[in-house]
Amino acid sequence: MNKFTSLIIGLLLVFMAGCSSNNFDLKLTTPKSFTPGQSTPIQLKILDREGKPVKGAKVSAKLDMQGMSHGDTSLKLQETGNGVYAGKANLEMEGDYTATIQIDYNGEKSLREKRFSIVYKKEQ
Ligand SMILES: [Cu+2]
Repeated sequence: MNKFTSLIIGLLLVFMAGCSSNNFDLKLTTPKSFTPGQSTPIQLKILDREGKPVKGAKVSAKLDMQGMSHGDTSLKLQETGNGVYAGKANLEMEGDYTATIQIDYNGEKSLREKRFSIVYKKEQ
């Protein structure tokens, strides 16, 4: 390994360490389809940077569609255990959503974004 390569790798390690500090690993789970007028379950799994479930956080989410307004789309997620937080969304239309997730953990707030897509449930 030459000097340049080891310098790059060194910088990369510093950058990665800086990035992962005070960060969460989020996994958003949403159904593939929904029925308008019925609430849609949304689940978020939060792990800390060591991969342990985050307990006792206050979690809320706001759902947005690009270039559209759908009124108040914020919801609270309740902790169900093991780092999982669940809530119900009232979606009006199918399409691509951006969930802005606010996590309040031990007084430290962080904002994160997750995207998902959903379609109307087809009649059987
Ligand atoms: Cu829309």
